[in-house]
Amino acid sequence: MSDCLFCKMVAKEIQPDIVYEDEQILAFRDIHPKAPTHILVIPKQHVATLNDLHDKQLAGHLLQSVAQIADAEGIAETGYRTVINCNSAGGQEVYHLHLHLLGGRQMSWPAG
Ligand code: DGP
Repeated sequence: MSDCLFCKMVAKEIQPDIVYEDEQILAFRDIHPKAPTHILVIPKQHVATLNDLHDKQLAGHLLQSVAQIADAEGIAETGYRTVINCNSAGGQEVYHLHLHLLGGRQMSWPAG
């Protein structure tokens, strides 16, 4: 989508701090980190929200990639949190599906 911020990153029109990339996904550091490690993992194809994710292979790949990136970032053993905000009540601001990977500090519960 031409007006989608994250699609522009996939197209390299905007260049985020990329930590991982393959044919299906892109992972980059969040511009407003909420933890010492805060990475966004996105599908390269435009999927607006989790409600629109119907490709099971892609869903699995996104989740496995979060775990692999957490390992590469050195936070897999101590622990981390993965968040998907969906639609307005879920706190979603960018309507291109993204998995937040947060780590490097103790998380609290419940999330706000
Ligand atoms: P959400 O509220 O779940 O839609 O999270 C959107 C996230 O996207 C938020 O944590 C900040 C991040 N973000 C917004 N604009 C940019 C940007 O231009 N670059 C980067 N790296 N992250 C961005």
